[in-house]
Amino acid sequence: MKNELVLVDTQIRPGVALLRLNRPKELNALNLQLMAELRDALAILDKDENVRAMVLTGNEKAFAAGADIHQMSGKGAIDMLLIDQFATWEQIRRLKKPLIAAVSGFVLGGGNELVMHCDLVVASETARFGQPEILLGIMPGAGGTQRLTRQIGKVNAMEMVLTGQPVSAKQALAWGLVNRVVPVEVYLDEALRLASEIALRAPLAVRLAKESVLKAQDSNLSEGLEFERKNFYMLFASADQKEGMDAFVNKRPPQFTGS
Ligand code: DAK
Repeated sequence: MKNELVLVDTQIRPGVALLRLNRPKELNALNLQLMAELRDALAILDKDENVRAMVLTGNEKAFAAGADIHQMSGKGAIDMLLIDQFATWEQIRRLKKPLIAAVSGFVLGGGNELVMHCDLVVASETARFGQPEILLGIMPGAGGTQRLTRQIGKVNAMEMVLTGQPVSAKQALAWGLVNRVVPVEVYLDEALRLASEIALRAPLAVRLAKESVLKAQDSNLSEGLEFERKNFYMLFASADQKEGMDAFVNKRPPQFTGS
């Protein structure tokens, strides 16, 4: 793929694709071109049957320091409405395959919101998470008041959103913003290891399980349980359900095919 601001590697591990945000001089600020490349690359990988899990990373200094302030500074409300960036973010939200964030350094504003679009998050000890929009005279616009509050609770979200001050990786772990914190030397390896582990699982089960967990974020319990039940029944129509259970009964490792 001929991307410039997002580099894609599909050979890194079997079944795993790595996407790297590539605007290092601008601390991976998320401009429109980068977001479009990211959306398009993810859409292709989501349909690629050789890819079973995806890892999204930046570099040691910055995962992403937020949306591009230079690009936004002259814009009016109608410009923002016509650009309709939400459509791009919504497509990322709707990915079917698991997306794992591997983050280090600055994870700010839209960078933190992008992380919340991912399914699992591995952070380096040096990562700093923040929603600094308030310091620019605006507020978060891609989930930084809604997803963040559901994820870390009202008072913690208020602190991040109203002060604009970043929190450490350790704090982010305690608040449930990330899955694990590891030394900076190994954060990407750890994310790739997790992706490889998930890539061995039955793809249809992974897909429906992801969809079901996400449903819990925006439905009430009875709606969510009903949704879960239908997905659960559906998996009994898959060859991989027969394979997984037969492998258990016959004490052998399963060979899942995604059918
Ligand atoms: N945008 C553009 N450029 C940025 C940037 C950003 N967010 N962050 C850093 N840079 C650029 C700097 O301008 C500088 O470029 P040069 O001046 O060298 O050309 C270069 O990256 C290095 O930055 P610094 O010199 O500032 O580096 P320091 O180590 O001194 O400071 C910093 C690092 C991260 C503390 C600082 O750069 C900083 O405060 N950056 C801004 C962080 C921020 O406020 N982020 C929130 C942006 S608002 C939406 C979706 C999402 C969003 C909005 C809408 N829709 C779906 C509609 C999200 C909004 C935001 O994220």
